[in-house]
Amino acid sequence: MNPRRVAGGLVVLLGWLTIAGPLPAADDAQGNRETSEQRDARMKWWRDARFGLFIHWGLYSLPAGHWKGQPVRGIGEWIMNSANIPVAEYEQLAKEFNPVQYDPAAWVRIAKQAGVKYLVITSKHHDGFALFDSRATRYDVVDATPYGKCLLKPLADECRKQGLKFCVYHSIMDWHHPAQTRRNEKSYNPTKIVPGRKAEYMDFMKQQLKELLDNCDTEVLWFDGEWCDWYTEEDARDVYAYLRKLKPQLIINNRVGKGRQGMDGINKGDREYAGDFGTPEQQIPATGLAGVDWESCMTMNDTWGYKQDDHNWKSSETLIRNLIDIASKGGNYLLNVGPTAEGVIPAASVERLQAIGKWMQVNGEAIYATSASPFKSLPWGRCTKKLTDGGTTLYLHVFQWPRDGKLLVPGLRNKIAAAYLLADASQKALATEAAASGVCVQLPAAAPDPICSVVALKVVGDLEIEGKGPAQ
Ligand code: FHN
Repeated sequence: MNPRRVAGGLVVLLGWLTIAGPLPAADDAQGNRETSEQRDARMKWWRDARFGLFIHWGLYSLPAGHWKGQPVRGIGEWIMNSANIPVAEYEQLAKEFNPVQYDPAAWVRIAKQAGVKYLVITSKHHDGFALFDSRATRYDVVDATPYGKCLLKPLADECRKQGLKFCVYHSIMDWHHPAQTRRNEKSYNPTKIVPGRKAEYMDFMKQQLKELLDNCDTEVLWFDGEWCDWYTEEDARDVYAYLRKLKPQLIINNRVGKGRQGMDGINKGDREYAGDFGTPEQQIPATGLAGVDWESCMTMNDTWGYKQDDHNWKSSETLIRNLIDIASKGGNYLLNVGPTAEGVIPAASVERLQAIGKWMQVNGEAIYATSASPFKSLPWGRCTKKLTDGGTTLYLHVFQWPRDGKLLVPGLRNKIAAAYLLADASQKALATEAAASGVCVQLPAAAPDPICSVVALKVVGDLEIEGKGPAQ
């Protein structure tokens, strides 16, 4: 037995008792356990990125929340289940799917201008339809639609051309594949496996996953639909190890495994589960989660897949403050768009992405490659932190501008090397004063940005904070 594995096994045992989040990866191709340094190197671009764009696109974008002339309740990409559409009927949508307005270069430009660093697009959602050219099935965009071309490869190429990371979402649950059957006459979810056909489906899924690695060189595999009871943690560890052997630098979310505690997305702490990061959904953890990588995925309105009647858009202020709140807790923000069947990102989504981009142009350094706030909470906003060779910079994200201009950083004991507004290109020094309860920064009368203005506070030496609670 490889001694490393024995040691690794001991670490795993101890790990089971202490860590609640996703744990380091399984062994590499040579059977060696990934070291924490190797994991940090693998996760670095993802941790530094902080901001990704989720794209839910597929046949469900055609009905767009309506079926047989009637609006259907629920999220758009679930319409096959919500309207209880028979497989043979739903398949007919493929004959109409022809996204002639699809412009991958424009999509990547919109994302890049928003400050997004990676895209995660649905390669196959629960409905089983593949947006890429798969040799494992003819139920894909190349063989079954008038469009007849792969949708993912051009997007992957554009991402690399424009400097973004290309990643894919892939559903384990498959309402179309014959090896999985519907739950009952009213619902596909969660599917049951046809006795004796599980190996067939797992081989099918691995074939499609390998195609996504080989043809699109995806950097993250974002699994979903893992909640079926026929799919086990043992299956998850097999899939995880299979993928990491194919692409050692691949990053895989925790929905490859069975550890996720529902929508809060963080793994149970009872044992080690496969996956590299937690996946809170439509929510932001109350505090940072020390030692845990996580990414909150959220919609801009109420649906992931396009719905023609969903106009319940969050404001740009809410989206920008979500990004800041998540970064201040050490997480990533995966913000969703649902393109139309024609291949157009809805104008309301583009408008919000442009507003985020405008804010990021001025303040992006306070988000990218930052780590969680050292403060438990701040009455006026949030804080992110950046450790560089030159020392520590605290970025004070001010939501509520103090009427008297005095911004108190509670408990901070360091001397201040510099203080200035990121919105001030001249970096004009702001006066600071050591007060009994912390450091007070004198701000100008008016906030440069109504949504959030950022003060860069460079501190001397290692951080010293009195009464320091857990990271925010
Ligand atoms: O069922 C899916 C849903 O359609 C959507 O893809 C979200 C996004 O993460 N995930 C599942 C619901 O938890």
